[in-house]
Amino acid sequence: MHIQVDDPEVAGLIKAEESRIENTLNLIAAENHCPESIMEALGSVFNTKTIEGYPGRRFHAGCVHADEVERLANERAMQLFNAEYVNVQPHSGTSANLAAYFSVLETGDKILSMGLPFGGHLSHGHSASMTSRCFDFSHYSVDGKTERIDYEEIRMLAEKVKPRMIIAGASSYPRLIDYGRIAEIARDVSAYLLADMAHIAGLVAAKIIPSPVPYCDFITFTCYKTMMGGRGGVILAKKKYEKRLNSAIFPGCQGTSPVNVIAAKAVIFKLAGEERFIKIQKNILKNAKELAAKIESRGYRLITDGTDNHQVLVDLSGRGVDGDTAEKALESAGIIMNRNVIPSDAGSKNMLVSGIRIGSSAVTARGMGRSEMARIADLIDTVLSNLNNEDALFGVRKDVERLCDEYPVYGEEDT
Ligand code: DSN
Repeated sequence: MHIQVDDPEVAGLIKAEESRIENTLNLIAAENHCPESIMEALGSVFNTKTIEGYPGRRFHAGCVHADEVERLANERAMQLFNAEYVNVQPHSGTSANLAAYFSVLETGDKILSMGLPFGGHLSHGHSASMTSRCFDFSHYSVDGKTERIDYEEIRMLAEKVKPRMIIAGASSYPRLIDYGRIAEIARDVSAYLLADMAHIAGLVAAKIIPSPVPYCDFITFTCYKTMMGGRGGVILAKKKYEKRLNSAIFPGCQGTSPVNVIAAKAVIFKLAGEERFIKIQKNILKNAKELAAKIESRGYRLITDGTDNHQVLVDLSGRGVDGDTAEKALESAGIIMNRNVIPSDAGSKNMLVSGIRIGSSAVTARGMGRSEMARIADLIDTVLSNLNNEDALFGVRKDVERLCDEYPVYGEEDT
């Protein structure tokens, strides 16, 4: 590999990262192992090309193949999600959201979205995000008992606030969203409806959970979570927003968009129509349910008591351990997941959060199934019950390595 000659230091880090990925259990709900064809597209000569504008209407010469690959990505995405419009140029989910906001809203306009502690995303108007300085956000929460979306609360807030846009969608919410119900509310208050399906796009593409596409003006997502592709964002929308969205992305929010990343998007939109992808997505759902059941059976409280998607959110507040400590202890044993704010953390001044978020996508992509989920639940429980027991943590580390050896990420077959 040329990089070993040009930059042995970075080459060494890439090797080390390959080894980390192979030898740890990736339970980060916002990650996945992508097929090697995605890596090839990302590392391809399309990286050279500078594009501005859209296929057939570019500001630089030499775009013949770039045009073709962007058109291919567009056609495939529209077919996969049954959408009237697509833009594959957003650098990320946050870029996609920003462009969608700016396509129809003015600075200072009101947006109603899910608050961060209840599952919402930073780009849905969190105070630390620029989005909160551009628009006037109000937030809905979840029902105090069920921890599920309270649609009556959304209606009440929508009627009170009169937002110009409502956002349905979350980055840490383990249940399905009734887009039809939120669409009704949006219609009643004359608000645009945006669904952020970044986490669940792969499950939607496989048509195993409901799609927001028929109900929403705008749908944004990223390609690297359940979708199993490379980095980057996408916007789907009704055709009537085409002109406004195109100019909101370029030149509104972005300059040139990386054609190698657009090529990777084209590849995953093809693979997502194939049986193999659909089977993996079905297994992601089954594995999340199994993980949830097994973790719960070991005495842990789950947010909403379970899951309908790829995420399991665990409330550690009754276990005498915070999410930060749990994340670090689990990492030391080779189990990678993230601490997560949960509804009971709302309003707390404590910097330590009370939850952990567990995702089933990446372990499913490497071929693990039901019995491995039970083993993983056991390993998590052993770590969380033995935080200061070096021998127990070392034992888990060894078990994790054995499990990883049985299911290589990049074995003979790619994932
Ligand atoms: N949205 C962030 C998450 O869910 O972790 C990153 O993709």
